[in-house]
Amino acid sequence: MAQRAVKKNAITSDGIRSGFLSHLTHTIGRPLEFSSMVERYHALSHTVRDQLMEQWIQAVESYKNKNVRVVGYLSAEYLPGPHLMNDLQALDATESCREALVSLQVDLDDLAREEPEPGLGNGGLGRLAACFMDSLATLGVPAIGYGLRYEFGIFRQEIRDGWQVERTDKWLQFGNPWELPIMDASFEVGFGGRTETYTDDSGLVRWRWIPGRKVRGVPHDTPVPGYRNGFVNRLRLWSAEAVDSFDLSDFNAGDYMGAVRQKVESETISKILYPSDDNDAGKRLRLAQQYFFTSCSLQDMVRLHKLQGKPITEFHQKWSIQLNDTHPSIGIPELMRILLDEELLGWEEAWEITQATFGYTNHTLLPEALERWSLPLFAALLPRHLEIIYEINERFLDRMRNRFPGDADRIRRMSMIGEEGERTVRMANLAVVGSKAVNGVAELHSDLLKQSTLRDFYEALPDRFSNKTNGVTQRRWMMLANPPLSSLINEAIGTKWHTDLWELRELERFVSDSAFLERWRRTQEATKAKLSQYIEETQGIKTDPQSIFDIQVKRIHEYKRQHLNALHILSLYCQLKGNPNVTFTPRTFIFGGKAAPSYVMAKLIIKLICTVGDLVNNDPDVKGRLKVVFLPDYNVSLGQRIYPAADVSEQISTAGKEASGTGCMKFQMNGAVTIGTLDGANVEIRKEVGQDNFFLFGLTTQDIDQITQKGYRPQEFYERSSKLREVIDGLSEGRFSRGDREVFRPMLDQLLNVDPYFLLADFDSYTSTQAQVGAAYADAKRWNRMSILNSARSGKFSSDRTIREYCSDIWKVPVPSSSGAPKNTTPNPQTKRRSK
Ligand code: 26W
Repeated sequence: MAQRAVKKNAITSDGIRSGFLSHLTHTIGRPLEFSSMVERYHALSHTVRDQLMEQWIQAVESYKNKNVRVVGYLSAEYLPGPHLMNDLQALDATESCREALVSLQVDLDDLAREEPEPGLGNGGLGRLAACFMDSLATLGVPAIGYGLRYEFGIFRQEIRDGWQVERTDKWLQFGNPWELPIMDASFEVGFGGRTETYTDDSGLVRWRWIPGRKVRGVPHDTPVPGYRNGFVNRLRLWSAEAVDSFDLSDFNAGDYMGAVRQKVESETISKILYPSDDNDAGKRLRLAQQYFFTSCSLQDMVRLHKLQGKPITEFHQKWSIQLNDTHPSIGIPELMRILLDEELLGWEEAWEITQATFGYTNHTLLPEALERWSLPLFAALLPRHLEIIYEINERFLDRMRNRFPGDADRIRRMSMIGEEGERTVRMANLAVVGSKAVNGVAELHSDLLKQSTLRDFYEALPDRFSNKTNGVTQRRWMMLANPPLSSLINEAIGTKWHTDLWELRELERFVSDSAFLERWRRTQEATKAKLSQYIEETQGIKTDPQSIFDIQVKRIHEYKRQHLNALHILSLYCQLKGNPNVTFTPRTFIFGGKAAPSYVMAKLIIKLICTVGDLVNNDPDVKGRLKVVFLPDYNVSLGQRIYPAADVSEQISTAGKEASGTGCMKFQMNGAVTIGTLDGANVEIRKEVGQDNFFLFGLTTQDIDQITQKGYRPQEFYERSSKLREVIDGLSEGRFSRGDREVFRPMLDQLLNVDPYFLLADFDSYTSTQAQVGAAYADAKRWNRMSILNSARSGKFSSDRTIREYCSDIWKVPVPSSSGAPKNTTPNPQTKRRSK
């Protein structure tokens, strides 16, 4: 790996000061005294970016000349978060930068606040891609993250009278200093049209696609620095432009709209991110987006491959391409098209290369999230690809018919073409058949994939399946987000954990060191006070840092059960109203998360949370012992404020629904204690921290299967639980909503009659476990011990560990070894531990 000796602290404050002043003059064209905050932010960003350019160019050279395999990560979403402070930290230049600016009476934090967040993703999947890019660079693995440069990212969320309102995210209005448009690497991408056959000069029948229209893809590269290793990878995001941006003949004919029609239509492709999370919109533009960036990316990898003078037949030896869910899985027939129609390879050879190149990661079991494209739509937009999919499908099903003779149902289930109702193209089936490796993102999820969603494929192709439990980067989610705790940890155990999170185990030596416990508690409390201040400044709500900060931040979805959390709060409220003098550990419930604009029930959940907040925050009987806050516009930057300030991490999804979850890991490593179900990564967090340091509740996947078999009657749970009845009745009588009996009717009806996510069944278990949380928190010594142990045992959940597993098991690229899991933790059956 290109581990070049980096001149320690090469970046001096003098260097930064002169770079900053020169960019103000030469790039921005303003003297310091007349420059605005956003202009100063741009000047500094260019200065920091300059520091990365050298290493960026070297990194490319390293891919080029050394015979290293490169990872191509294809993702329709990336949530990198703000770059400035992260890149300064990676360059170990934060303090010298702060110093340089202070000498000019400029505050670094003021400038950092000017950075618009690139919200090019919805939630977990997009943020995971960003954590992976950080770990790939820090491990020195050559990689390119390919995606879409949406002009408008995820909407900005405002809350009006308790209701979500979406605002356009104009993140590019002042330009983006962190990206460089790459002029000589743009590609044309075709759409529509027709296909035809022709006989080539060796008499072979060949296919040709004549697209109906073409769009140009222009790459914009953003540097992704490794942590203090002098290594820089890139994020290459494609934006769509017209091949011919202005039609002079139309203009001369006075048809001004005609003159720019192609431009407008083309640019629409990378105009905006689809804000749906876990729900397939199935829209034509979305398929066009997916094909556009995937085709540009594959054409780019083939170009880079040829630049090396290597034969196309060795493409799979040079590139390992990972499909971040099925969104880029059109890449499989696209690589086949390139190898067959442009490189003129034979089918078998092309197929072998294609399969050996791709890996596919599944991120959800929700049936409504699995992409199935209407066949007529697919045929109209991508006629050549449909032909290739038919061929792939036929050849595969032939093999399956031999393997499972007479099992027509299995063949029908495994087909890439869905025949029931409207004919569809099943992208998950294509992704599995076209990849050498398929993985889930947590042990339970990977098992459920094998037992249900992809069962037929697991039975036919067991060796392809593996698990790669998610992880998050401690560089952003601890060091950048929580400097006070990070420096306390540095002091106690050194800094090796920055690039090897297993080292946090060393913290266990301090669990009975009362001085350290006290410092740990005071550090957490100071961080809570900071969030408290932010909440008061932005929401005008007073919160008590001494109270339990109980936090649930994630996309709003019924399976994540934010409304179960709200029902529990109402039951606490009823308790307090019923007996104001009850001993009660004060609690502050903090929520954050966006609802997909078309997801009505999710928006009603936000309204419920805000309504409960209005009620309890202003009820004198509660005397401030209960506070509820919904923080608007939850994103990476807000996450960096919230994760370090939590005592309790809410991970309460219905068992079997949350593929993994990654917020749970960010809370844990910052010392929060989880209340959760046996779902997704919660199972592994509980295994790592020990059952005494985790508040478990609720039905397991097995329980739910049994109840479902027997037939689930939520009404019974309502009748059986007085607490639940009090809350449900209160809601339906409008007692908690200023007498409005109708606003939550749809939710109550659904809960009492269907309750697809078993809220009523888990209510009593949840509320009683929450009571245990309150009791545990009252014992500060015990709580601090639990908090330290949660952080100390979070080593597994670094994205460095996850990326190491992808590199060794799927991508076959060498990575530097880590100290690995301490001997007494639960070994990950998937990966063979590396000896020291
Ligand atoms: C087609 C619309 C659509 C858009 C996004 C469907 C599905 C998605 C994503 C797969 C949803 C997502 O973000 N899934 C989350 O992925 C995380 C990273 O692996 C997991 O930790 C979460 O459990 C999972 O919900």
